[in-house]
Amino acid sequence: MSLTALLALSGLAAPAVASAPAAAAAPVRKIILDTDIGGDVDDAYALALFAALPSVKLMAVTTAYGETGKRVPLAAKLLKVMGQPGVPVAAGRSGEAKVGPQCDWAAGFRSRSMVKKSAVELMRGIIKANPGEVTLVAIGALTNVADLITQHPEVKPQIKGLVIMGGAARVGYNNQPPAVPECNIVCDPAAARIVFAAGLPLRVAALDATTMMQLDLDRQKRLFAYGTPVTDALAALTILWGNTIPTLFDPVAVADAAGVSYWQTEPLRLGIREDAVTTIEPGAPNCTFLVNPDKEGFLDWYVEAVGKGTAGR
Ligand SMILES: [Ca+2]
Repeated sequence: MSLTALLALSGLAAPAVASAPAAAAAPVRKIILDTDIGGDVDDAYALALFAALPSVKLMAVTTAYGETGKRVPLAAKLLKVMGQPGVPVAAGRSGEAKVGPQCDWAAGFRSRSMVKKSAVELMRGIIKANPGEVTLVAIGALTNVADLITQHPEVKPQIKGLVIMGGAARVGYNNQPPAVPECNIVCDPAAARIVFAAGLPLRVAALDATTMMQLDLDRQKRLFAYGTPVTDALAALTILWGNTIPTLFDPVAVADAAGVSYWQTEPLRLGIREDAVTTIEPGAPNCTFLVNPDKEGFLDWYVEAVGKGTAGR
């Protein structure tokens, strides 16, 4: 007889057993991640975060922008490393832009999670099967999200919410005014306009809450010293990416969708100008905008959460 069973028979409960019902009762957040993984390295850091969020169920990963098909094996292999090999991965509408060298890490990788259906059809099917329960987190160009709500407007009321990394309201990449065209908006401004005008419950992690999230070398060493399969993968992908200091733009959006909050929010009405600059406009708010981030707190939380494989708080 196990110790747990003995304790149960005796009327005593081990702490792990006693805490189990509370953990089980926590609401599970269902998320679909739409990503341009294979470009900047922060998408890999964002996907890896799902291995550290026990209250989140990652329903699917869809790939956006350029060579979307080559991004699929990269996401699928990282999911396997994360111990989530069954999460389906589908490619979105493809374009000309090339992927970066991170995709070499997954060249030739195949798994049954790499599904044939399109990103839009995968998203649509999951949302319809879980009406009102699925949050989309979009951390690349907004092509797939715009395609989904344009081609299947009937699913819009069934989407619980949308969290994006994109735009810049008051600062540029140097965290100083003025706002500049942000990459995810520049990659598909037409899609961004559709999404911002869609009336979805929208939360925006723009440069204003992300561009300062630089994972310095000391924190990289702390993260990679955990030596887990996930942190080893991130170390390899960071080297293949080819730069020194990743900026964790995209993990901010994932953390926010998971209910983690190292920032404040304000209601804003945002628009997209012809030159892809995000503008603050008068009128009723169309999004919840992340502001005043606690940089040090978030980066330390990220390192511990992903390193330990648990949300850590
Ligand atoms: Ca991205």
